[in-house]
Amino acid sequence: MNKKNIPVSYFEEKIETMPHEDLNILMLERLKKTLKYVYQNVPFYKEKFDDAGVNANIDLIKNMKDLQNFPFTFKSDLVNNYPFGLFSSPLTDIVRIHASSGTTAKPIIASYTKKDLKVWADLMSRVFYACGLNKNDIAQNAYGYGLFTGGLGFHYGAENIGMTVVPMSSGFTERQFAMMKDIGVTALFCTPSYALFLSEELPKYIEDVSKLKLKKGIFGAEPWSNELRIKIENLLNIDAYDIYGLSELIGPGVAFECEYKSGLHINEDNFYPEIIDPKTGDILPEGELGELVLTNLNQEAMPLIRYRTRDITSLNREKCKCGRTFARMKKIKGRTDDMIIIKGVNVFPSQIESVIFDFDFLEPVYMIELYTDNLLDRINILIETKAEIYNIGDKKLDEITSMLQYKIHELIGIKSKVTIVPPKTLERSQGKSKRIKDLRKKL
Ligand code: DLL
Repeated sequence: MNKKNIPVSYFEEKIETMPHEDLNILMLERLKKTLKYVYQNVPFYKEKFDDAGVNANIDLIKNMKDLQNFPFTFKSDLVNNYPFGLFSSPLTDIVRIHASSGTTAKPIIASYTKKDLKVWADLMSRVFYACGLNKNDIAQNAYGYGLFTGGLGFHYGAENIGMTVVPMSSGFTERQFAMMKDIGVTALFCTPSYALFLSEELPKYIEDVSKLKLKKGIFGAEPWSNELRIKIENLLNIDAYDIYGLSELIGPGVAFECEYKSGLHINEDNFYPEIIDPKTGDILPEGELGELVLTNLNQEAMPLIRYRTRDITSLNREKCKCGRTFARMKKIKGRTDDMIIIKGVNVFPSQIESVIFDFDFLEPVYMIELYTDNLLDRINILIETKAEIYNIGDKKLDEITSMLQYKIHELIGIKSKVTIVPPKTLERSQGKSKRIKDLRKKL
């Protein structure tokens, strides 16, 4: 039992609560095995390790920190070796392929052997137990089914523990609410922006949220602030949990929150995390914010070594109150490629979100436009107010604009323009949301 009198439940207690010393031994054993495996099976890694002169070092590795002598793997390596160049297993052993569209012309391929699918389902089962879901729950899975890893990743993990799954995907709002109500759905799985969209639409379809049996939501696949969490929790009357993952490594299930919500537990027996300075590649001291680098420790089809995720976070290796010993990462602050640099200051959309979502008279949506004025880069933040405020008149809107400009300036350290737009005019997302529009003149 924890202090909230909730029985703590683990899917794989021995591993999830393993003393650090034993966990390190397990990780080290898996690391050496993986390094040898990719060296023998992937010409790309053979060449990379040979070039860096590190192959002979594999047997000499004494602790996980020695991994820092090995070269990084970048997203561009996956693109350049598309589609099968980084596979370690023969195609005949691959039983599933997913893909993420990403921002490049070629998609990123994720592949799985039978064993990988079993591991993935077990990792997702850990996630569900950690937030108090079990075989008695009915889950509405509104992540996209198909090439995206969200749909099937959640689906098989939930079935693995005997949960009842409603495989909805996103869209068809009326049907989403009909299923929730008629079937007595207790858990919702989707992106935070879709959860927000559903919470805004709810009053059109359900007379009162208490008519639903929803109690938990597991939201991820994009950065979201704690302010957004509170908003969704209040509107849907649920307890909301964050989950992190990426297709390249496996999909959802790399890291997850427990009931203490004090960072996301990284499934370290499967993914070894490092935090580096994205500019120099140097490892940063524990607790410092930097780019997350992950290494697969237990993957057959396509293990990646020191993969540069471009996600910004920090690590904490202290044991959590829930008893789990895995390292925890802070909620992702943003991606290095979503980071806006204005007048030399680094700004993440999640910082601006944390200001906006604090005010109930604002609609919880925004768009950040980057534009050029007198050869300088500037920010314009488009925000909606609730209809009743918008209709009061220009004087009130001017006051709100000045107040928001001040608050945002105070938080991020640079002046930005705020533009109030009519309610319900900004796009609502049903998948991953896009928060930045770049209108800058390219010189
Ligand atoms: O988004 C896998 C996933 C599905 C995770 C469902 C959670 C839930 P990709 O499409 O490959 O995979 O996108 C991976 O999404 O590098 C992060 O930038 C971002 N991301 C994923 N989860 C979170 C999160 C899936 N909880 C990329 N917070 C990652 C912030 C997240 N960003």
